[in-house]
Amino acid sequence: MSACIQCVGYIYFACITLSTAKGAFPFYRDSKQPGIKIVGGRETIEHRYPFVVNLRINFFGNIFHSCGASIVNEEWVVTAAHCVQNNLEGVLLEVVAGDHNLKLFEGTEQVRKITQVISHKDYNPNSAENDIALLRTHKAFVFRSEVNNLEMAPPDFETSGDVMAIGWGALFSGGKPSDTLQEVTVEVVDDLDCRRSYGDSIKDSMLCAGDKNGGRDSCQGDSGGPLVKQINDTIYLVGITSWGYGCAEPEYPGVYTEVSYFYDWITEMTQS
Ligand SMILES: [Ca+2]
Repeated sequence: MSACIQCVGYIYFACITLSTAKGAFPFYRDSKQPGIKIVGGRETIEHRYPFVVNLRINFFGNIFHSCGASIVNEEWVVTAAHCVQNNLEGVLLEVVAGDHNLKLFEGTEQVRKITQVISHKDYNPNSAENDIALLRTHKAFVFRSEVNNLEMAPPDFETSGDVMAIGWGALFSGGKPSDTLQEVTVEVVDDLDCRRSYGDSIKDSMLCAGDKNGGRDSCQGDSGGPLVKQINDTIYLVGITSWGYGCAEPEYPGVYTEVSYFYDWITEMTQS
């Protein structure tokens, strides 16, 4: 019986993979895509980033890591719209806060079902524009040292220099998700430079970051997760991992949804 359920789970997963893989562009970074995770990074110190949550599909007890997300407040997390574009997934989605090793129960995890999915109304799956969604949990998180929120970058926030991508995505292109949370430092690439690589696909509401020489990047399975900038003692969410050509390729930075463009929308939607 359990074998059957597992079988159905794999079929479901395969269907999802097929249904999303047919749109090759814009090369989303959720774990349904063949590809990778954080590349050229390192394991984070446990619970150093208490705002990072993992988004998973619980298909009758079969767990699949899907994406990352970040805690906005006790009841809401923010992720990429492409992580939740399938309605069925909304029903099966869970978020886990306070996690570090996905394969171990560490006693700090807070698992929540999702009761409401708000994808941006102008999200365009073909262009990855407005690739942002808010998820409401069935029960508030209990904030403590391992579980907390972070600041959203406000509308006038100018992101430059080094930023950090965090996630459980693949460690190399084509690899499986990582068991432990990883971080990688990348550099912001301005829109003009980024358009030299990707052309008009780069909209003002996207933020590019990478390593000119390649070798450091977010990757498949990191989608929806945070790109952050620390200023003094405050960590700001500046980007949401969205897409990119390959992972850690020279001249092809990662592309992130630029949070400052959506600050007002996030604030409005999460106040109810
Ligand atoms: Ca764990």
